[in-house]
Amino acid sequence: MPAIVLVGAQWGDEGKGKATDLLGSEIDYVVKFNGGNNAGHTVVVGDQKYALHLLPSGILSPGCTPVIANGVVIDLAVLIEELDGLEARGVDTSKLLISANAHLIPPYNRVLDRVHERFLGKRRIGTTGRGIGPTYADKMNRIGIRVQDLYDTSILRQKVESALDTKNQLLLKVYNRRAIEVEEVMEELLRHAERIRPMVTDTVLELGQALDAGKTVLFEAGQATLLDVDHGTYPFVTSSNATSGGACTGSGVPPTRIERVIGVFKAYTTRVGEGPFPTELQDDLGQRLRDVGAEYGTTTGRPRRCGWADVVIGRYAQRVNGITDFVVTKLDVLTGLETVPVCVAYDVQGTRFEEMPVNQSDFHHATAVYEELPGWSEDITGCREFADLPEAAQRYVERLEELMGARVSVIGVGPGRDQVVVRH
Ligand code: 2SA
Ligand code: GDP
Ligand code: MG
Repeated sequence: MPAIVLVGAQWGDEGKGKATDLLGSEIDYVVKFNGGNNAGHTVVVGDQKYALHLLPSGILSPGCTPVIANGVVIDLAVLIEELDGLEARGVDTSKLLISANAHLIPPYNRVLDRVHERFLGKRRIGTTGRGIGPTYADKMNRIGIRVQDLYDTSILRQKVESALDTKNQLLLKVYNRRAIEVEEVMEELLRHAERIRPMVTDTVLELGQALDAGKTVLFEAGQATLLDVDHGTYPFVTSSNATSGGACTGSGVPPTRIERVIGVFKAYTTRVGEGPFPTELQDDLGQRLRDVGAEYGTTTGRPRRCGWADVVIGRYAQRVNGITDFVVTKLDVLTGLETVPVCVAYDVQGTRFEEMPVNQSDFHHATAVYEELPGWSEDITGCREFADLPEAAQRYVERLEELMGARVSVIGVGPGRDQVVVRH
């Protein structure tokens, strides 16, 4: 199995970190191809809990080479902090490779992300405030700063000066903030340049050669399908391609190499930030899911919005990503409910939609049409075989499979590394 892509099938926080970690021992390279430190992946190993932001979760598997590819945006100070934190806990981070073409998040973009959100007021996106959007905008505008620029300070200075020409106008005139000095930006960008120099490489060549040699490469998406800038609930999205196609552009590995696309689908739905969410529960049941599922942001600690599973979204994710199999996570969180509703279609002002409406206004007005499935009360956290699960839990998984159009290969029954049911 040469190249595998792992994507989130909903609005993020499906448990991609754990799913990647599970595959760890079979994988030679694990590649982060989009996003930056807006991502938060929690992996629980024994009694140790790791929160990863910029590093791919595969860094926790010895023998696996972690790669930050060209499609990622890097906040260097955060990267160094994460590396030091892992090293202090005995994790070997020495194999990390960083693309010379990845973009850096300069300090002015963190400021702009936050002041712009405040400026938008009620129209805000609910970003993580990490400078992600402005940095991808700079990339498209061709005024971005790349990792390789750190090693040619005269070019770096020119680029920073030219970017600040417009950024400072914005800060001063639109947002009424102080201007940012060139020196301040240069100092921050160059502070860790030497530390990362040995890791900086041509990751396109490295991954291409690894695949030629028969190695297995796993691409780990940050965020998720409905947060994808092209295929998500625009404008309430992140600024990168979090779908499987992004793995190709974000790493330089072509589509012909990809043989498997794993979609991670939480047994219910969560979302952080603003934007439409047809199955959202704003009552005690929503709070129950948040409490039992510990649904608080890994990066910002924000409470996540919670609701029932939505297979219209699951089916859409299957189509957009070419999902070959699903990992259904957090089935244990649904234990104890009498019935479990699953959204199978939308009602938009009297019209039934079986598939995702292409028009965002329709999606904003969509109300969920539910099918009620029987619940189960037995504790499932110790189950390791599909047959061990209560019949109603098995039926729930099989119904998701039928409705979403791909098989469920793994089921999460708890946060621990070993708390999974693998179906053969
Ligand atoms: P941004 O900062 O520009 O990427 O924000 C744009 C939208 O994307 C959403 N977004 C996320 N949604 C879920 N999880 C994310 N990562 C963290 C986590 C979130 C946290 O894993 O828990 O800690 O708050 C993530 N990153 C970005 C964001 O909410 C906006 O809707
Ligand atoms: P990611 O961004 O997709 O990697 O997901 P996050 O790490 O942000 O959020 C998923 C959370 O669910 C983490 O705290 C995981 O430890 C936890 N988790 C993953 N799988 C399961 C599961 O099957 N059951 C339970 N109860 N928790 C899980
Ligand atoms: Mg997350």
